[in-house]
Amino acid sequence: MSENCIFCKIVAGQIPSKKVYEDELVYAFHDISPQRPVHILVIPKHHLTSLQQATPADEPALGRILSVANQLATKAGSPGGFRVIINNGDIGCQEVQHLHAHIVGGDQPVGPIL
Ligand code: DGP
Repeated sequence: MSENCIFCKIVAGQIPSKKVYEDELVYAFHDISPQRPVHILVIPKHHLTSLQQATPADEPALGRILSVANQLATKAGSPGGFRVIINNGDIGCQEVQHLHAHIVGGDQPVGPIL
């Protein structure tokens, strides 16, 4: 756990969240400010700032984030597909400094991401 990290505090239960999934590696919860009808964040339970700091030791949690995405999106109401977005660093417009994958969907396609 990293001191003063809000997502570490969510994992620890020190800050409330609307949890949708948890296992030994990852924790998933609704985004506080949803941008689409389905907007879930999936995070590693251990502190990892971003993909800029990722090492092979992080691969189990990073793989789990991707492998649970479809079940989370489908259960949340986006069975026809979804996007996975991971913002990294200043150029990537990352706001919270604990890696998180945005799982977004639930309505009609809105076009290319870029
Ligand atoms: P990013 O720009 O990729 O770092 O996105 C950060 C996201 O985190 C943003 O969509 C809002 C969300 N968020 C920030 N603080 C909290 C919080 O305390 N609880 C929840 N559920 N989401 C949060």
